[in-house]
Amino acid sequence: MVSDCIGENIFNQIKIMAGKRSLTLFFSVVVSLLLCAQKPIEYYTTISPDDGMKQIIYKAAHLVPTLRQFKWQQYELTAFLHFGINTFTDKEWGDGTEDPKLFNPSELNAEQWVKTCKNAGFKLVILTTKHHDGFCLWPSKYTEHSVKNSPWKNGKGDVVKEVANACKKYGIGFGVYLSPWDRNSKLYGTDAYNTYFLNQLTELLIQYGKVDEVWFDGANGEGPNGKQQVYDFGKWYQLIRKLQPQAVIAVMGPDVRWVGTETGRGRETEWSVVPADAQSQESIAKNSQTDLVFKPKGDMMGNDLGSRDKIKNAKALVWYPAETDVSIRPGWFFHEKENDKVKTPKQLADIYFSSVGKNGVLLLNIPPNKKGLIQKEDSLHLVQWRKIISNTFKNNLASSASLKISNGKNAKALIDGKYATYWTTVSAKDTTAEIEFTFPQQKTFDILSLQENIKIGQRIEKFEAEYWGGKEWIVFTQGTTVGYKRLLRFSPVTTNKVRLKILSSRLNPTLSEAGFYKQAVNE
Ligand code: FUL
Repeated sequence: MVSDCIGENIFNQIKIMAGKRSLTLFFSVVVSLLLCAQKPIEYYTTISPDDGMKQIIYKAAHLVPTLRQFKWQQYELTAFLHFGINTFTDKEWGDGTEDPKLFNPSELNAEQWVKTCKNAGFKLVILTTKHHDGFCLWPSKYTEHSVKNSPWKNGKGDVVKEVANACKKYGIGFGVYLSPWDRNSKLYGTDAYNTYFLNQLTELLIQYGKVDEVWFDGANGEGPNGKQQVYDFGKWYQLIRKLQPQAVIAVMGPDVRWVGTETGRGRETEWSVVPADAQSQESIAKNSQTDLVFKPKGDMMGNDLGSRDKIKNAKALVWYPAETDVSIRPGWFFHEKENDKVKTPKQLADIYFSSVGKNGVLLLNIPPNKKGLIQKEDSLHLVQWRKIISNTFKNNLASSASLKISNGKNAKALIDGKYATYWTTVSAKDTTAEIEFTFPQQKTFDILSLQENIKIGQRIEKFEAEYWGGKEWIVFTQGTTVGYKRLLRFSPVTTNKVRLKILSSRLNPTLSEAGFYKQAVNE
């Protein structure tokens, strides 16, 4: 928990003290220690039984993402590519007895997959290198159930390599999904399976260059011998940290949390700081992946994992942000019969607001077809969706506003379009504030976008926005958490003055950006 700042300062001060032995310098050591201690220093903290609510909140407000988590959060959009033997058997879950000869894409073009994703705004793609059927999209040394025994490229092909190379060529991130559940391997259900899995993971991590995300699910059914496997997640994580330290490990992993639905919907209140026991593998496995489409019971609006009430009895807190996964089609794999069920650009836009706009990273699945191409319906909807999003957010109507703040410094940072600069109140005690935007003329908008500077922490707990209606201020939207990005939609408002009120924050609030936008319509 010792930051570089503390270490460096003490070292310098002690060097000077040794020379001058001055009392003043001794005090400056203490002061710099205190100053550094105010700075956010970790993504994990323990809560001692003596910590009161005040300390717990203080600790929560100081947690920040690791560098790999921060980079990942900034992607906002990531794509899943479900492709494998199921694409050819027209199934969602294969049982591992498929004939590898069925795998024969006639026009496989990984560059088309990656270009389609990149043009739609995705910053990383994750390939299903092995799904529950155990069929490997690369010629693994450790199994015969793979592309090497297929007619595709006479058994000399490697889909993982083609996708990894395309990602490099087009400059986007590359991720691998390796299903722990393997219905083909005879070793499944024995200790030897964990070594088998580790060997396959090693192949993926050393043969294809940089890997930015490793994705594990919790599916844990029976293998061919009827046994269930106890997964050795700890060893797998160690290997990833050793071979690809920049990669985030999701969602059965320590860096990225499954949001809890497979519908593309995040929570109204979405804290990236949650009790550390939310990371327990059993609890994720129990709640997730049991059905193809899992929806949490009860009211999504009331659902939260990290409010004061949730963290008050925690033993530890951790920065553990949400990834919101959903498929562009009803299934995860391609099925011809679903060509008319591809989510429309409007549905995809709604998903954008309920995932990226709710402090999550969207993981949208776009499954290539039997030919080995992204189907035209899917590409078309992605292009139209991208247009809606780009047109909507191309012009922040607040960028020409003059700003009046009740309290704080650096208000201009709110509308400078730079995430790294931010506004904050003057002292840690100032947990509320008002920011008034005056536009040079009347503006009409129906979206509010807010971004906290998560490099300082996630702090805002409640806010609302009002517009000047000529005689009085009228509330037009309100919310709880902000986090990396919060998007709110409402009926169009026309005004020349808006007031944003931070009503409650765990510590001095920060805002990197605030924006008002008008939704573009589908052309
Ligand atoms: C789940 C799997 O069972 C589904 O087939 C799909 O891959 C989804 C993303 O994860 O665990």
